Amino acid sequence: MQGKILITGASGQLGSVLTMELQRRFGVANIIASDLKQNETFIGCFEVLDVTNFEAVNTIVSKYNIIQIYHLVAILSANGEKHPLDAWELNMKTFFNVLEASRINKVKKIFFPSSIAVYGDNAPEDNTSQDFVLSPSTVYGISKVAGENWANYYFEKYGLDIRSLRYPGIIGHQSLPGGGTTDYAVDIFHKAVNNEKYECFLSASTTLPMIYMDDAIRATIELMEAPLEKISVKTSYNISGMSFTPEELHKSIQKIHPEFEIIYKPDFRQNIADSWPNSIDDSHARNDWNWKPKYDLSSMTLDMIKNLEEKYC
Ligand code: AKB
Repeated sequence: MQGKILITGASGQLGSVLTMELQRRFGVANIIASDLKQNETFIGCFEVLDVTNFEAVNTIVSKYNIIQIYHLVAILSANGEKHPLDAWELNMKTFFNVLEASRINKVKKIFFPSSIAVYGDNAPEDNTSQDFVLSPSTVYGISKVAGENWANYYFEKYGLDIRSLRYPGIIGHQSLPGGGTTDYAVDIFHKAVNNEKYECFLSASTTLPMIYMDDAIRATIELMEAPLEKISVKTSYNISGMSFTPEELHKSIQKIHPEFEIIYKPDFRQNIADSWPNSIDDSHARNDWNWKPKYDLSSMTLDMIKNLEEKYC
């Protein structure tokens, strides 16, 4: 490789798994993982990096001759609603620092994660179109809409190649989510394989778009590897995997663990979930760079339980 790849937020739910996949593809020495803290099990090159500090970001980008950045640092929807101004400050400042360090050091490609949280109450619930007007209900969603527009601005103004996906809730056995509204769909599996009851913070009938980790990682890398001329969406692509309610997920888990129990105690996250679509239309991603998910509710459930049982036993 001509230079190295930097991941910010590399100790997080997506970052930790994406880092391993990038190490596998491009070699451990070519991947610089960064975060405020290193995971205990991490193997490879790691930098403690506070992405709110521009000088620190700029130094790492220039020191390692970084040619690609996956910028995964963010405060998610639920935590963002507890501290709205901090969430805005962190989500925007870190992205600006990455954009500016990339412009100055001529980074070739940047990945910026957006979210289904860009949509709000006014959007159609089913198969919400890529271009429907964005009226987010959370600070997290507002920061993602702003980020998408800044990505487009840096592309138009400076020619920076920034690519982005609007992730649904991500479900994986490798890592734990933190501070999101879709986190229940991971937490529930840990309770099920440990024979514990799960108390769900969303109501039984709340449908949300979700994606399995393997599909999310594959989508991210396929988007980053697509030829530039195939990228018609310069803000962020909708991608979808599957949609289900907590009740449907419970039934799917009960096919393997029939005794598994759930109780419903919706909290403030219910309002956030109610403002998001049930499903989103990802035809632009399918047409432009051949996106297609592999996992549905039952194959995801089987794989999650198999892997978590191996981990806990
Ligand atoms: C969250 O729940 O905040 C995230 C997301 C859907 O972006 N998982």
